[in-house]
Amino acid sequence: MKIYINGKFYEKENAKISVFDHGLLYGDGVFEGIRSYDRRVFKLSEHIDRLLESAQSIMLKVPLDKEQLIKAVTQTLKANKLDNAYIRLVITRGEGDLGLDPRKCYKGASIIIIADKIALYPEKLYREGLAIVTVPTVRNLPEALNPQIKSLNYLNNILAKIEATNCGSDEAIMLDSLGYVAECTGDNIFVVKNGGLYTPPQCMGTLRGITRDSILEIARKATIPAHEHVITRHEVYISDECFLTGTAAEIIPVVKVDGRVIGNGKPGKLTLALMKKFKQLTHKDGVKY
Ligand code: PXG
Repeated sequence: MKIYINGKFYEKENAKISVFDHGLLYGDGVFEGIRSYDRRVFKLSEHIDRLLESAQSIMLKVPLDKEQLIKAVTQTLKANKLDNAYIRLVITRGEGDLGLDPRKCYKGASIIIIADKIALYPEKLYREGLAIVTVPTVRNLPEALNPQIKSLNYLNNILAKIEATNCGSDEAIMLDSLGYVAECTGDNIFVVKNGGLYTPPQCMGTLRGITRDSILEIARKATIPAHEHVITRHEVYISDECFLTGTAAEIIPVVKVDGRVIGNGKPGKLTLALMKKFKQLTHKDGVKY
């Protein structure tokens, strides 16, 4: 495995950064999870745009521009001879001292790119669907740490994941501070009711997921009514179908929420159709390498 750090490639055992890096000391940095299919990087431009927006928001100066970042990603994929990959692009604040002042990180940001395989859930769960629960930890408030910033500080989501696994569940629904459904720990949520698709808007505690946007685009092209609308737990419980979207998980059906069986307890028809359409899209779109 060849790992990219600041323009050079290192073997896994030699791929190291300083213990004084503020990415480690404070979670001070940003990241993206990206996928490639058949030597094409899916929605790479969108991922880099979101990364640069996260960096802009936390005043992190990225030493490469968009074109250079795109090149660094495709170079890493080529160096690892991976046709299908999960790519983790991380930008840390860099090496500083033991105070949290980012101005002391004189050397500037570090760019790390890891390309590997990932299967988030076993194949069986894509066929049978997930059983998920709502957890007590609410999603970060946008006025505190906006969920649109994909920062290296993912404790909010990790706490929710721990709460879900503690009660034997595969995933967690996180609510926003008003009690509306926000998203899951690394995925967005959709419900289907009477043929229409609903997903929470990005304004409160919901990341504007790139897979989420792809599903909205696919639905609108197929004239399936698709709404970005606030959703309560009640609306999830009475939905006909439910599924999650994310780069790592792709599209995964949900068949049980907080003990309530969704629809007939099997992955829904529209969910399965969207999974198929999404797969087609991932194999035809993307930056070639
Ligand atoms: N919400 C959150 C909080 C996320 O972190 C998504 C939604 C989906 O967004 P995309 O753009 O990927 O459709 C994410 C995705 C994982 C993992 O292991 C996922 C993410 C980050 C880290 C790990 O599933 N981000």
